[in-house]
Amino acid sequence: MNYILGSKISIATHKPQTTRHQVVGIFSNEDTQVVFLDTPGVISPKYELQKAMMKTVERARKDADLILFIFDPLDKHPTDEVIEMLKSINKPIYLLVNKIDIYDREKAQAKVADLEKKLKLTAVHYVSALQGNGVDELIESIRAQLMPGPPFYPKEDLSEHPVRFFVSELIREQVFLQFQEEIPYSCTVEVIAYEEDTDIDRISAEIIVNRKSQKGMLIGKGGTAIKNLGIKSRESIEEFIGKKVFLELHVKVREKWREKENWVRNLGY
Ligand SMILES: Nc1nc2c(ncn2[C@@H]2O[C@H](COP(=O)(O)OP(=O)(O)OP(=O)(O)O)[C@@H](O)[C@H]2O)c(=O)[nH]1
Ligand SMILES: [Mg+2]
Repeated sequence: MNYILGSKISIATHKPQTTRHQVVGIFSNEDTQVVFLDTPGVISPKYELQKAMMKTVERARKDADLILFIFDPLDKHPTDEVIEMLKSINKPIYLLVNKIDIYDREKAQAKVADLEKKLKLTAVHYVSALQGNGVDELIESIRAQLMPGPPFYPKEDLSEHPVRFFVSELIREQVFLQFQEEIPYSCTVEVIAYEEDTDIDRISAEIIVNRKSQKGMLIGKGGTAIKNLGIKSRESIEEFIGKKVFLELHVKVREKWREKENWVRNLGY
């Protein structure tokens, strides 16, 4: 989706469960509009936050006209849950064999044949989300599947979320990149103030942790960890909005927020 739109609409890291929301990406050209819904990956939820993530998957799968199942041939075989979920969807399913820039297409073929046995696939595309191999053909093929109709969004729109959403996601991306073990999975980010000035945006955000002990880890010795997090987050926000940013980060403890339904909901999930 990011490659197609030429913009970092949805954050991506090497760690699983980076995506927690339904992230909307809109592709438009002269005669086509495709609305992409990026979702979390399918997992067995163990706590409220993960349950909310799976509700997002449920919603997207109902709203979509077409399912793009992104398969990483370097990863483990898709779980039974993923296969069962896909089997229960009565819509065209595309298998996108990703990372073809670093994985041999021939080598992927046995894995693809196995998935073809298990699933009724409308199409198989070999792509690279990073370098764009196969992406033009994919758009063409999606276009041929969709029902004609008026566009849902103005042509220049790339997404529909407010800037605050992208800002909190970009900070969360840095938490995923810079912290280890349970920290990324215990944090969420809330933008609490956003003031636009002529040449700078002043943003204040809270990083909410799940346990008291995590606060110290986020701040680090002498505040070095949070300082570094602030610098990297500011840089990526500046790149996204194309403007200078002043960013202030605070860490707040919300004991077991990710296990509590009302907190999970209040925090935007
Ligand atoms: N080499 C290569 N790396 C890729 C490609 N597509 C994604 N990646 C990398 O794979 C990792 C995972 O990408 P994500 O977009 O976060 O994957 P996801 O399936 O959305 O994962 P979650 O949001 O965590 O469920 C990131 O480090 C990406 O940079 C690709 O085509 N080629
Ligand atoms: Mg993702």
